Amino acid sequence: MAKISKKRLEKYRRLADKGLWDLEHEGFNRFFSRARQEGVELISNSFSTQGMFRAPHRKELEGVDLAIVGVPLDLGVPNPRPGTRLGPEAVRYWSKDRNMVNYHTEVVPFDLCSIIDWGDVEFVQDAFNLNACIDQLVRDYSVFKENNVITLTIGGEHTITYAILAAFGKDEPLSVIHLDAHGDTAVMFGGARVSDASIFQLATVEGVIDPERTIQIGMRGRGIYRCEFSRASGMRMIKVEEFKKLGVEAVVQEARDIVGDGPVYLTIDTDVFDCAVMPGTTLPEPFGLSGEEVRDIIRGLRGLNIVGADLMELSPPYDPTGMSACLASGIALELLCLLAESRSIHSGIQHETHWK
Ligand SMILES: [Mn+2]
Repeated sequence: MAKISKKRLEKYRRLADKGLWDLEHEGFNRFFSRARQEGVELISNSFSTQGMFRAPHRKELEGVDLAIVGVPLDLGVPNPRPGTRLGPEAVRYWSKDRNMVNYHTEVVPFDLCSIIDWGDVEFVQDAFNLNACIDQLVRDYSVFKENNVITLTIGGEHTITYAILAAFGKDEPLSVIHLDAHGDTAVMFGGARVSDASIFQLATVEGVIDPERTIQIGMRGRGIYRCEFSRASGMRMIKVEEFKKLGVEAVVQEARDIVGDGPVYLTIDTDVFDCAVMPGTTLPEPFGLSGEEVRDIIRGLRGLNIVGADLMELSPPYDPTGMSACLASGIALELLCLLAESRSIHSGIQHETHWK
């Protein structure tokens, strides 16, 4: 067997001499050298840069375009499986090992927008009462809206989305893209008006979303029987079987046609994923979507006017391997890129994120 030629070895050694962050990709290179200059820790996982995806952690909203917000809440989960209050920290943990750029779409969110990790919501008044917590969230998200800040929210249970819609859809009803095993349009669930099973019914009757500009994707299981309100109010429901038949591209096209040019809210319940890839969710459902399918739906929504997105119902205690939160962090990065790009396109302004 011939030896590797000296010429080839020299070439490999030259390649190996390059700095770790000397990347071929010009945009990525520019971003990572700026991030290094601003003190972002890019390798270590024992950080001084504390935020999700290493975003700067700040509470002040001045000059901010996009805030990542954690909502550690599980009071509105009707079945006896609490745990979603641990979701935000689990996604933060795994986000440190995701990249800060999207290798496939080549979006660099931190170059498009001023992004912060706002941290977690602290419930400070009547904190063990779900309705009081929801009222506080409406007030908190109204502050984001007043400051023209769009949000990526990591839950927490799905009831949180109702509060966000109430705040963001107050002046103009929102279109909604909803990925979930369940329609969440129940009426009076467990004797309660407000729970994570009733959010899109509540948002509809309060006029903050337009059901005719709403699409629900991934529906299946026993939740189907509680979706009568979805059908009757004009929401487009795509059951998992129909999704698999149509494919991602056709479903994405239909979603784009339904939501139109207006402001769109994108909400993902982690039980839209198959239970095999997402055991760490409040109510796992078999026969769901794969990680790639959900990722490709998100990528298919580029260019829409997305004013907020969330990932809800991640419940880390039910997955001792941590892989549910790992997958959730990958999805959260796709959401961050989608939101940053949408903000930059629709505001016509490009702001950089700064750590210093
Ligand atoms: Mn849900």
